[in-house]
Amino acid sequence: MAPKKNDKASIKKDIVQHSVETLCRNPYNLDKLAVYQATAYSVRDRLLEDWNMTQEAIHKENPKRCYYLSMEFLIGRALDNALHCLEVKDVYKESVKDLGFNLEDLLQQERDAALGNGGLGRLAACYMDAAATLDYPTWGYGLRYQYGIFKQLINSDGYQIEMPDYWLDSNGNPWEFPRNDVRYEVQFYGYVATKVNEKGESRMSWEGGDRVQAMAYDVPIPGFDTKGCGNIRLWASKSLKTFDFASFNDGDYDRSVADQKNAENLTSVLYPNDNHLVGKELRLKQEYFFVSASLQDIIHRFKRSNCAWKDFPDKVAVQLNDTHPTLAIPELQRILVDIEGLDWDAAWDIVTRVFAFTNHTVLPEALECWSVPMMEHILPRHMQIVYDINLFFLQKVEKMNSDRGLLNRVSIIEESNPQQVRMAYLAVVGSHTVNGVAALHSDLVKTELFKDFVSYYGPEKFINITNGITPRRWLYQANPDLRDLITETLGGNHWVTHLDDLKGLTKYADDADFQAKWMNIKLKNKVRLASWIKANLDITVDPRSLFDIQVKRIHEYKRQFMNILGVIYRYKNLQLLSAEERKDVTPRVVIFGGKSAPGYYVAKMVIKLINTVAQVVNNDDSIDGLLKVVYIPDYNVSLAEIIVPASDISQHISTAGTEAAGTSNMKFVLNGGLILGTVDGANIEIRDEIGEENIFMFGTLADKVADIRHQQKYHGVEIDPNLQVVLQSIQSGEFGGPETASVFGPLINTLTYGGDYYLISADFEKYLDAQDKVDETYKDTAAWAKKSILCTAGMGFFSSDRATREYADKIWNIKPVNIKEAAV
Ligand code: NBY
Repeated sequence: MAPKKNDKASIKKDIVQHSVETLCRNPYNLDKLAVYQATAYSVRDRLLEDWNMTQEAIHKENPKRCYYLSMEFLIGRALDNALHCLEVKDVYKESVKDLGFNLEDLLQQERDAALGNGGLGRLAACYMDAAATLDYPTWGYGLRYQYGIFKQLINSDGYQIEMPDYWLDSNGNPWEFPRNDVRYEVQFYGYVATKVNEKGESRMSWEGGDRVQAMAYDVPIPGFDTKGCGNIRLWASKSLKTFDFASFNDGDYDRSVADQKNAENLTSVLYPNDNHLVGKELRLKQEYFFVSASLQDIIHRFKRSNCAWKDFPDKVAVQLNDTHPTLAIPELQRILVDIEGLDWDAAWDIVTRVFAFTNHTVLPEALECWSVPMMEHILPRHMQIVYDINLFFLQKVEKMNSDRGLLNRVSIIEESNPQQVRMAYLAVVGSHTVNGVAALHSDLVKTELFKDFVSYYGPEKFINITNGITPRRWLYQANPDLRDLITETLGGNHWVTHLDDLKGLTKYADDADFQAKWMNIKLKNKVRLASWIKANLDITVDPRSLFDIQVKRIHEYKRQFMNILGVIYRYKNLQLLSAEERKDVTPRVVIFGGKSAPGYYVAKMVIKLINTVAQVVNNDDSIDGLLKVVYIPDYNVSLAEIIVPASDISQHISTAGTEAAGTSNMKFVLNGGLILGTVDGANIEIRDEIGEENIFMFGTLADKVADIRHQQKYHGVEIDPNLQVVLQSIQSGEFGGPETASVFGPLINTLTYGGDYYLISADFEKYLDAQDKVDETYKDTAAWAKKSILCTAGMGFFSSDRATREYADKIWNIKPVNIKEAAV
């Protein structure tokens, strides 16, 4: 087949042809949605050429490959990204213009692929982008949820309402290839029997139960400045039984299709909880379905290469993105022992050389545990294998140290009622390497979370790989004006794949002309966000105000509550100022966005409080528009692409020691936004890279948090006097009247009677001081511009290219594939 041509005439022809032949539309009567789709199909054809060439190159070279197992991939939109990667955006713009359309309008037609909750899922997407860009033989594996993270509405009372996100609407998804021929069976329930094989050996065998089918859908992931194209293979559940004829003939039509529906429900919806576990049976089944299908596929490919099992770890690396795919460990052991006939130790040696595990949290409520009876019921053979893994592990630990307490502490089985399987411990025992996602976090992993495992295995098994973000989506694509300025200043776009080049901006930090251009771009991005806010929320904000942004999942540990309490404090102060004093005030727009887990009561109250305060503040003419509060509903990847470039300040203010890394902090700073943050997660390394004079940091340090909690527990919480005033104003009904005030009672109680676990009161004064510093600094535009430039200049380290290379070198032991050579 002749390769696709990228001249305007060919592109137009392709778009029209897809309108007619793929979409069955009259080419003289097309709407934006149809043209978006036809355009997407034409771009996908071009991607496909690269996809095929890449897979061919990998197949020929047959190198060691890495598989990134993640229950979540928060990809966002694909079209704009693909146009940039294929370097055809301009010619496409012209082509669709000739057809009577505006490309930017068409891009808005695409639904986000929102198959993730937050940072963990977005990180997986950034790593797939980097792996494709760097030509690594790496595939992602995930689930093809029919419903991604719910759509968030804010009702007129200011509460979050959840709506289903049926993203695979009837129009079809141009960004996936159904692989009708790639299907595997997945078993659940049943019982374990002993069977004697042909050699007369007795083996355990998992019998009976239910079976469903997994079918593959491939999502191409374009690389930048390469002919390489990566892949994420997503599994959808299908029924093995198409139809129950007996029921049908009995006239029981519902029942005749019930099996089919049940099987397909398995991958229907993404669980919407982040950093909190809900131990639902359906979720456990999703996890096993995912690892079973993925491993069958990996093994199928391995077997085609005619290698022996002992070579498996030299050909395959599997990264577990958090504990969600940890069942892959007992599953591979089961396949090797029960089906392939290896002895236990040989199998276990293979398993532990294949897997590596990334931990993303130290919060106890987020650590996955599954009840033993549930696991026994759904996965009877796996439960036995987990017991055996644990037994052999504890025997080894005991040889070194027979302390009973230690054995209890490191046991994979928690002796509670009912017993629980500690998935993180299973992941540690079954992996060769465990990594945290920022320096402080990896330290806490070693010294607290897995302390006892460090003393058994030694420290080398536990490493840090600080998170990274893709500069393609998060600067090149989302901030075109800044991209062009940087490219012009650095003399080319080498920086897009070598982000350390940004250091070259340092020498312009004091240059008045450059500062003016830089700040002008920021202003333009703020105007873009202000128009979005006006058009969608009918709130007027002045782009010359300081834009102060906190967008992320709503969680107590992330302290959006502290932010809005600070806003109330600011509002009350403004009310007291004279007209003269107000002249000196920096006007602010405080922007919030983020979803709460549907069952997270306190987080939902925080959303309600923010919206209630916004309602009062935005309608109070007496403060001369010096403060506006905006809640952007349904925060997602596409909105982030508009929000991130528009920030002057963004807040990353988690209680020290709670936010593993954070990745949006990196996105904001990359776009020249300053940070107001705590000494937590990756904020610390950002400070080290950009210089402490370019970041506003405050708050209790991680190693002091436990002491303060202890104090508060035994002596009660001493509420900060400024905070006291703020709380009183809420309680007195200043926001929403006395009835609404009572709604906030339980929220306020988390501070007072609840022991203020997240140290809002303890940090409040320092938070307000830091905010004052922000206001003061912003008044000096040149000083601010300099900081902003130095922020971007210092962000080279946080590219997902660097992070992915570290995984490849330190954990996976894989090398890039030579795609260009294979192409000839
Ligand atoms: O992972 C986040 C961390 O909070 C953040 O600090 C870090 O930067 C990021 C990437 O390393 N964790 C996160 O997003 N976690 C989840 O979304 C999540 C989702 C599901 C479940 C647990 C956590 N679950 O148990 O189902």
